Amino acid sequence: MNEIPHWLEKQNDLQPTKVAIEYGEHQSISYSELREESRKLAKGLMKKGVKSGDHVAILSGSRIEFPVCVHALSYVGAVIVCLNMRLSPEELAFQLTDADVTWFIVDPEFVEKGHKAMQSTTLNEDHIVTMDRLPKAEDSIYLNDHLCLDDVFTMMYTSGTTGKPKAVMHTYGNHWFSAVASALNLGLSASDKWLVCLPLFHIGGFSILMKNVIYGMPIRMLDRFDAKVINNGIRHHGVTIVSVVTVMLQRLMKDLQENSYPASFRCVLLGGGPVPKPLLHKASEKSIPVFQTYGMTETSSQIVTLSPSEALRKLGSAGKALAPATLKIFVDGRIAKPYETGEIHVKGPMVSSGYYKKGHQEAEYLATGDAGYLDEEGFLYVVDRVKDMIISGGENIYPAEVESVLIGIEGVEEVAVTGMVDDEWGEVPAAFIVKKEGTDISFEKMATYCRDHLAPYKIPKQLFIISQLPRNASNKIVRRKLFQSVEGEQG
Ligand code: S0N
Ligand code: AMP
Ligand code: MG
Ligand code: MG
Repeated sequence: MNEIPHWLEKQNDLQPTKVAIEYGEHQSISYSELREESRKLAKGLMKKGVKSGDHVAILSGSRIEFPVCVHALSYVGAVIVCLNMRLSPEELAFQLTDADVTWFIVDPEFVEKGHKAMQSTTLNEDHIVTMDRLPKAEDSIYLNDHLCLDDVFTMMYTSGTTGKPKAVMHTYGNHWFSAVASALNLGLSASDKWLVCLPLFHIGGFSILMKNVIYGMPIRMLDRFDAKVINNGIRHHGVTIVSVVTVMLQRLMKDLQENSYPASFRCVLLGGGPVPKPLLHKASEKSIPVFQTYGMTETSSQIVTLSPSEALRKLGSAGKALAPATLKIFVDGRIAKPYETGEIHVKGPMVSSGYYKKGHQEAEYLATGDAGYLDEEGFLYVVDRVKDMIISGGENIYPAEVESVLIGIEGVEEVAVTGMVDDEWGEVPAAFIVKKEGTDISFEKMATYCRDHLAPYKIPKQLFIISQLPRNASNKIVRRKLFQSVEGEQG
């Protein structure tokens, strides 16, 4: 069996008194305390009936109980299903059911939403645990002291082109290799401290919890995104690395104004979506050490990252594949030439072996659905997406998912959704509706209907009523021609 010692047991052995997590105003928890809390919770959960292999959902913001639950569940051997706190009860219910969740851990802030979601599942009151009343026990109960690298540890939802989200499964090995590969690229020093302002329910934020216990590197956790608080942490609290999406970097730079970051602050890891080149230039003028990275839920976070030494020379590039990974660009089934754009394919031990209940990923390389090219030195430039996905502020939106809701509005004959450029969020969804004769559909009517079914960031920000949708020869809607057809109709 492919096992390693439990990573928190290891840190407790190596550096028990070292601070593991800083959180709240001035609070912190050491590795031995994190271990104690996690083990007590693991035992409390087991006494309640949670078993190895059970699927346990977590619906939570970034509070200290989140990592404690994560490690507790690894001691039990349960699988964590990470839920996005911005989803609607209906969207959450789908994931709870699809993932065969039998236990549900909920942040007190989302108790009402959690209960609403639970109503349309087979879960009941006995299966819900709120984070302000976590069961703790000190009985002598066996807990995992090793982790099997092939066991599934987490599941995170990402959407398919057909509209319904699918759960990406990550093994302990995926997380382990992701963390090690990142350290081989960015380096690791004894004075490193990684600031966590990405949500923990997506892989970008979650992966920092893994680095925390795999490296024995302290992290500073913030409960919400506040540019002022983050800049203060970077400037005055010894933070050396932070992971962000584009809108976050824009907000940080706006708040920073004429101030600067200390020389010890060595990395802004920027990923999760397209990066405007002017932002990179502005950051470089202000000597902000931005490293663009490319990765996704399926690759357990980073898989291609620009190395510190190339950050300036290759501005705009996402870099090269990390040490244990390989990257190829395919066009019509052959490998693309330099500067020829094609679909990005990746391979490596951090790549998920598949989606829950959707069969094993058989292909040697994962087809990412993203388009890019390599320059003559093999540096990756991500240019577009092959898949129909919209990325708004680092959150994915699938047109098909929004369309399947909009079609339920009374008076809608046909509907299509596509992305629209937005200064703040990068891209936001826009809806194109063909009405049934004699009906009236306003933006307000659409938005009100959507609020009951969709996460707020998925609600279209503009509505265009058109007489027909653009279609191709095989009668499929051509989403990238939607704006053109509005112009056509307006004359
Ligand atoms: C940017 C964030 C923080 C914005 O949220 P904020 O400011 O907290 O908003 P709220 O106060 O909750 O709401 C205010 C209004 O804003 C709307 N809103 C919120 N978010 C969005 C959004 N994304 N798009 C559009 N609108 C949004 C609210 O609805 C509300 O509206 P009103 O007032 O009308 O009610 C937040 O969006 C955020 O946290 N975004 C990042 C999410 C994320 O983690 N994305 C990355 C996912 N991908 C990965 O993890 C893979 C890549 C990866 O691993 C990675 C990524 C980055 C860096 C490194 C890595 C790595 O590889 O390690
Ligand atoms: P997710 O699906 O939430 O895991 O987010 C991953 C997606 O974000 C990728 O499939 C890309 O479409 C996009 N993405 C990630 N990194 C970059 C990057 N450096 N440049 C452009 N798009 C990116
Ligand atoms: Mg995805
Ligand atoms: Mg969001």
